[in-house]
Amino acid sequence: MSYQLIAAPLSLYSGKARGYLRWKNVGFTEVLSNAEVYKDVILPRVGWPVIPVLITPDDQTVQDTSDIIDYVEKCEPGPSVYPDGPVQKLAALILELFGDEWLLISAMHYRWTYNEDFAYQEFGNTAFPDLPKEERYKQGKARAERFKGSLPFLGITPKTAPAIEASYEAFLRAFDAHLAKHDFLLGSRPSIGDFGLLGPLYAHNYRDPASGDKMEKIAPRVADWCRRAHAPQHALAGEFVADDQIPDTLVPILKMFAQEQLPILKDSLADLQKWVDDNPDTKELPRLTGFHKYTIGGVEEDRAVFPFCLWMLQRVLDHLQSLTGEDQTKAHKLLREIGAEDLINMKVEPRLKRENFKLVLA
Ligand SMILES: N[C@@H](CCC(=O)N[C@@H](CS)C(=O)NCC(=O)O)C(=O)O
Repeated sequence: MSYQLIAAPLSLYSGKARGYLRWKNVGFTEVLSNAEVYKDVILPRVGWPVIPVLITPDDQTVQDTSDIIDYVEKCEPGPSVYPDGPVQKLAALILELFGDEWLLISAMHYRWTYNEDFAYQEFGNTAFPDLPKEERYKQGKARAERFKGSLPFLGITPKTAPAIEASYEAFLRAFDAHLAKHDFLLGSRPSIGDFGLLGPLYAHNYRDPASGDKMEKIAPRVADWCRRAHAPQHALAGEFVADDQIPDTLVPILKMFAQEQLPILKDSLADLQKWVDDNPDTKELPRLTGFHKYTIGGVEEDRAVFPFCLWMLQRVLDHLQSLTGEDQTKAHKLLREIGAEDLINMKVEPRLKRENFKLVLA
């Protein structure tokens, strides 16, 4: 048996896993996550409704794209999406976090503001592919409510919408300028950072029609990168830039992480610590630990605090804290240059881990 990826074309994190597996040249079959597959496979194996899910050749279940990628990196041969260079690896992990948990905001905003009908149809096409078109739309609309309903929790409201768009457009322009010089974030080989960005940029912001038009207009090289990262013509190909260098054109994007996402991560950490104090006997974390105010483009809004982003942050910090000597000096220099020096002394405490596909205190 080869790998099976339970996934769907419309799903953000499915694009991340699919693009990675293709580049890694791993034999896999994609199984559409229709309603029956959720009931018969995903729920019994994972315990909650989520995609993508990887079933390995020896029938293990892996969920969460970071765990999927790490599992395959460990088991399969060939070049890695993790650079050997410690500074490049740091940048790649930061950009995975930035794609997974920050660009998610623009992806959700654009899908549900400009592509709503398309998305309803896609939800129906996924869940009930055999029903007539109108019935698929109706069913899709009912199933999509939960996703559309998450917008205010992500801080997406009429008040923040213009700032979310301005921030996303600035990101697109910066990434487009970078891609004028490099095929991927760190050279001619995609890294874990590319696949982190591919999640929000492919399924939502490239594939949703109105968003795709916008991307082609503002940042045609990003649209081209989406095609190359999602469906590589040459698996396992390419090299990272020599000497552990960070391309100059990547610095503006890393600065966006520091300015926009890092304050949210700091608040989330404080909130985790408060939650632990308030719930001394609970090991499993809820999806949300509370609410806080975040700022985008100078506009302040309430949003929920999702402790999951701290598990992603812990991946970055574990790598950072493993560095010594000259590697550490170079990594700290990059963090100061991008305005993320707060990461240097940050610790996710208490530590988090994933157990039975849930986030728990380690
Ligand atoms: N961090 C996870 C997120 C997976 C995820 O959120 N998938 C979405 C679809 S793209 C989903 O199924 N969400 C259901 C939910 O969050 O309740 C990953 O990287 O796999």
